[in-house]
Amino acid sequence: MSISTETFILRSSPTSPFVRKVRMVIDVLHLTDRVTHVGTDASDLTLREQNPLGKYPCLVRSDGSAIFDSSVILEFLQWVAGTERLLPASGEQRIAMLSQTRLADGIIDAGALIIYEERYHDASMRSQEWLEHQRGKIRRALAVFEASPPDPRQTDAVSIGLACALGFLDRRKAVEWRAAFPGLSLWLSSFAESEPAFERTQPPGL
Ligand SMILES: N[C@@H](CCC(=O)N[C@@H](CS)C(=O)NCC(=O)O)C(=O)O
Repeated sequence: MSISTETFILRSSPTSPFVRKVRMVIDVLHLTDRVTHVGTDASDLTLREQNPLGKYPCLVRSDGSAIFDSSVILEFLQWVAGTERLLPASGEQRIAMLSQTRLADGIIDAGALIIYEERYHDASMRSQEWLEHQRGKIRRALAVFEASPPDPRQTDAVSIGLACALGFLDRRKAVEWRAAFPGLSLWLSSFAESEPAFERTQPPGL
C-alpha cells in the first residue's frame, strides 16, 4: 500500500498525555481520516504483542508493523504528511528541538512515577525522598521553559510536547505549577488560543 493512502490504528487511551501528543499531531497534520483509535491500557496483552514494552501510544501500520514511542510516531506522521512543519529533518535546530522535546517528555515521565508511587504503595510505604526527587526534575524542567518558553503562536514538536506536559500536570496534580511558573501559565493560555488542536484533544472529565 502507498504511504500516501495508507491507514493506521492508534492504540490509545484518551487520558494519556503521550497519546495526546500524537492526537494533536494527527489533528494539525490533517490525518484524522487515516487513523482509527483502538483503546488500550497497561494490562492489554494485544498491545504487548505490538509493543513489547506494553506502552502506548503505539501506531500500527496496515502491514501489522508497529511504531512507538510518541516522538517516533510524530516523525513518522510528518513523513506521511510530507512535511517538516513540526520538526526539521536535520541540522542544529533539530538537535536543539529534540532536547527540548525530551525535557517536556521528562516532565510527564517524572509525573507518572509520582502517580505510580502513590497508586501502588500505601502511604506508609511511599518514599518521600523518591517523590521529591521526581518533583525536582519537574520543577527544574519547568524553570528552563519558564526562562525561555517557545513561541506560543508556533505549533511544533516542542510546543505540542510542552502543552501536553502542562495539561497532564493540571490534570494529575503531580506538582502545583501555575503559581510558581506564571510565565508558563500565560504561555499555555496563549498556545491554546492559537492552536485549537489543544482543546480538541482535551482528556474527558475536565
Ligand atoms: N516514551 C513513551 C512513553 C509512553 C508511556 O509511558 N505511556 C504510558 C501511558 S501515558 C504507558 O504506556 N503506561 C503503561 C506502562 O508503562 O506500563 C512515549 O513517548 O510514547
